[in-house]
Amino acid sequence: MITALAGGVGAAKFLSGLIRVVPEEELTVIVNTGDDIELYGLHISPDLDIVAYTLAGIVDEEKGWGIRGDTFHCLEMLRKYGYETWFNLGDRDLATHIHRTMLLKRGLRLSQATREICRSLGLRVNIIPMTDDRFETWIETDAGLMHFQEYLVRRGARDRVLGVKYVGAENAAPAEGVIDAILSSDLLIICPSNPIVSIGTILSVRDVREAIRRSRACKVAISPIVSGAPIKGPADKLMRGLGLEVSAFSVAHLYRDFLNVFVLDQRDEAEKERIEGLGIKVILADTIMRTLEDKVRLAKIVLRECGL
Ligand code: FO1
Repeated sequence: MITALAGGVGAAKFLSGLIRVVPEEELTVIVNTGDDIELYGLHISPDLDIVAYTLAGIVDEEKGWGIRGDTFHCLEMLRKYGYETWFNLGDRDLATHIHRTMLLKRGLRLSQATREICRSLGLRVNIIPMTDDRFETWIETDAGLMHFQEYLVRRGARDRVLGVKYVGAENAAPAEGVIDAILSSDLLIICPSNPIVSIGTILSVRDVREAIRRSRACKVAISPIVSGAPIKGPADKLMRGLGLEVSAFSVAHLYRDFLNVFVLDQRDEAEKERIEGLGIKVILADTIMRTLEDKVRLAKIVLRECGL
């Protein structure tokens, strides 16, 4: 059994390589829901959708989110009606949010609704939200406190970050299957995702970090930082805002209490010794994933390192 902790685009790319080399049924993906937001009365789960769409082969690969070839007629009409339309929800994508919201209204938990959506998309991989409870990431900035999507999408990550709040974290329980997957896996992969708002959120859910520490799995993280900058997204701004050094070392340091292996990009070889100083084994690799071959190659490196 393999379990992966995942955010959005970077994680989904890596996982699309991994499912080429391991049977989908053997993989559980625990996904961040701190980015979830309610818009037009609909429950939007961006990271769950990015992972599901990518693994189902329907994602818009250029953007990394949304559905390939989607249209935006519904949003245009909503704009006519006077609604704000800063979050680009395509027509087909909206069907997912309508379906999810209807399932939730019928009384299903987010994890059950996710299972339904994945089944309909033909996925055999087990995708689980980190929690079924309300959990939102809010960013404290020089322009005020705002939801993560408002910070990232509406305002283009232009505000200075002063802090990050995990709203609901104190009461959020892991979704069914999360702890079991962690404890029964031979390999635990921390995908190349934002260490603060993607992996940090998952680790903040009650009992998750402790279960990872206790798990006898081989625990591997792939660096989301290459040459001092994230491949995508605002990790640098968030890390800097929290007073952290923006480096691969800094990410490894955040995981130092449980990590066995860190896959460091070969461009950052100079950081190898410092990370090894944390008691973590370092593997150098090209972590930039442009083609399917790149993704498969990286997945094989992780598997080989843990004897799988
Ligand atoms: N990201 C953007 O930068 N702009 C958007 O308008 C946008 C819309 C969107 C719609 C559905 C969805 O599932 C994801 C979407 N994303 C958009 C991506 C998302 O905001 C972030 O990439 C993730 O939350 C971070 O992992």
